[in-house]
Amino acid sequence: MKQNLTYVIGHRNPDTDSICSALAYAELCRLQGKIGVRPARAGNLNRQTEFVLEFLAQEPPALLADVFPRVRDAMVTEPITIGEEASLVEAMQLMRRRDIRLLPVVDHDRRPRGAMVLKRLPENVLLPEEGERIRQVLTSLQSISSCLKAREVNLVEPVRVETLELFVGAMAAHTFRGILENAEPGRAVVLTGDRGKVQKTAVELGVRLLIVTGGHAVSEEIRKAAEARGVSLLISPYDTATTALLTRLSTPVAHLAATDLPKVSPDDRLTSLGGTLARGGAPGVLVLDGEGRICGVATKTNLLQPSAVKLILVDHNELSQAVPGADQVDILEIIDHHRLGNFHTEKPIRFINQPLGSTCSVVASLFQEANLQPDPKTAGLMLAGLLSDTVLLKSPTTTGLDRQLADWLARLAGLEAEEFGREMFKSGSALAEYPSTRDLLLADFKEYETGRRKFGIGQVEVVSYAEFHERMGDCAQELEALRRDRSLDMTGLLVTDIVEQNSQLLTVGDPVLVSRIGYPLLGEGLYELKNVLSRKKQLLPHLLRAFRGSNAE
Ligand SMILES: [Mn+2]
Repeated sequence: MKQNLTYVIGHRNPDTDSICSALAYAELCRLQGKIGVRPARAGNLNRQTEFVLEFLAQEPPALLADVFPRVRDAMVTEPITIGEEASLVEAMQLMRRRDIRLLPVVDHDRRPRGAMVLKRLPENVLLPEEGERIRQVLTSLQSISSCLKAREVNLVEPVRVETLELFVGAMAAHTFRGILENAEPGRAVVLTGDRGKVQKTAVELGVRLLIVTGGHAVSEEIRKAAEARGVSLLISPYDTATTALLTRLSTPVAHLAATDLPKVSPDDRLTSLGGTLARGGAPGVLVLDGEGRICGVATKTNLLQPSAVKLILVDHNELSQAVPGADQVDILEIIDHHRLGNFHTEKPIRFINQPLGSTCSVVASLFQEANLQPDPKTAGLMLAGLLSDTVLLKSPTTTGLDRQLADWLARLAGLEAEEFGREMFKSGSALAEYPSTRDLLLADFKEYETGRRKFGIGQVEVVSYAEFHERMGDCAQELEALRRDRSLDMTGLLVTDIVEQNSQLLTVGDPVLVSRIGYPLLGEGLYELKNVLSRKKQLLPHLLRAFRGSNAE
C-alpha cells in the first residue's frame, strides 16, 4: 500500500500561473511541516513556463495524466509467492509466518498458476465429505519425502503426482495383510514403526510406498526386498501421527491453487474492478505485468480502501478544467482567483478564492500571512506567475495588492520584475514558436486586390518588439521570396505589440505601393502604426485608400 500523497495541481493546458502556484504552494506546505505534499501538472508546459523553470533552475513538477485510482495504488508490490511444486504444508507455514491471506502459486517463470487463499484452506485440509476418501491424498513421493525431510532408501517414479491411500500399520501383521489385500496395493502408502513383519508384508504385497516412522533403521533384508519388488521406501524422522498428518498435507499447491482470481494489470482503474469483485466470490486479484508475470496482489480490503492520492487544486475550481479523475479522489483544498464554478464537496474543505491578478498572488499572500519568507527560487516562481497572468501588471485584472506583492517577490528573488517579465514573454511569444520564418509569415496571411495590384499581409502578436527586430532581416528576405512565389506586388508583416497596443509594419515590393503607405517610417520598409491593432478594421482600409489610383501610374 502506498503512503498518502497529496498533489498540488493546476488546470489542464497549464499556464505559468498554474505551474508556478502549484510549485510555490507545495513549498509553503513543506515549510509548514505538512508531509507528502507534492507539486504536479495536468499537462505539458508551454514555452513561457519552460523558460521560467529553466531560468530559475526549477525541475518541472511531475506530470499526472489523470488521477483515476488504479490497481497499482492499492496493490501489495513484490508479493510473497510459492512455487507450484511446493507442498500445502509449506504454503501454510509461509502464510502463517508472513501473515498473508493470499499466496500466489507461480511457475519457474513467475507466471501465476492460481493462489492459495487463507479463507479456503479448511477445504484443503479438513476431511472430505465422503468417508471412503478420508485416507486419500493427491501427491507425489518426492513431495512426501520433502515434507517429511525423510531419508530416501528407495524411490520409484518420485515426481509422478497420483492419488494415494494412507494406511497405518499399527496392528498384527496378519490383520494388516487382510486390510491391505482388500485395498489396491499399487496406491497404498503404509506407515509403520519398527514392526519388521508389517514392513515385510507391505513389501511383499507391492505397496506404492512404505514409510518407516520414528527414524528407525530398516533391515538390509527389507531394503533389498523393496528394491527387488519396486516398492519405494522412506524413513521419516517423525512419529507415526505426525508423519500421517504431514503426508496428508504434502499435496503440491499447483493442485490446490484457486484459479478463480481475476488477473488484472497495475494500470486498470479500480472503478472497473469494484463490480467484478463485488459480484464474484474472489477474495482478491493477481496483478500481472506486461509479460504476464506476477507483480502484485490485492485483496478486496486493499481495493476498497479510499484512494491514497489526494488533491489540492490551484488556479481553477471547476472539475471540467481539473485533471481527469479528480472527481474520484479527495480534494482537500482549493486556492484560486477565478469565478466560482459551482463546485460540490462531501466534506468541508479549505477554499481560498481572492479576486487578485494571479493564483501566485494568492499563494504569496499566504506566505505573508504565515510569516514565512519564500526562498529566492520560490519567490521568482510566484513573480513569474503573477507577471504572466497580469501581462506585466498591465491587465485590468491587476490590483494594488498584486503590485505590492510583485515588488516584494522581485526583491526576494533578486530580479528586476519588468525585465524578467519581458524576457519571459519574449521566450513564450509567437515568433520563437514558428519552425521557420516562412511559417511565421504564413500563420495568418491574407491576400488582397486593388485594381490590377495584389498584395498580402501577415500578422503576428508579440509582447515586445525586441525579438521581431532581431529577426527583421530574415523577415524582409522571406517576405520578398514569398512575394515572388505568389506573384504579388507587395508583401508585408504586421507585428502587433499586445502590451503597448501598437503595431509595426514591415513591407517589401513595388516602390510605387510602398511609397504610398504613408505611416511614419522607422527604417527600411518599416513603419510605425500607433494605436493600430486590427488589420481588418484599421490597416486594410488605410492601405486600400492609399493605393487607390496607383493603377494609373
Ligand atoms: Mn491564473
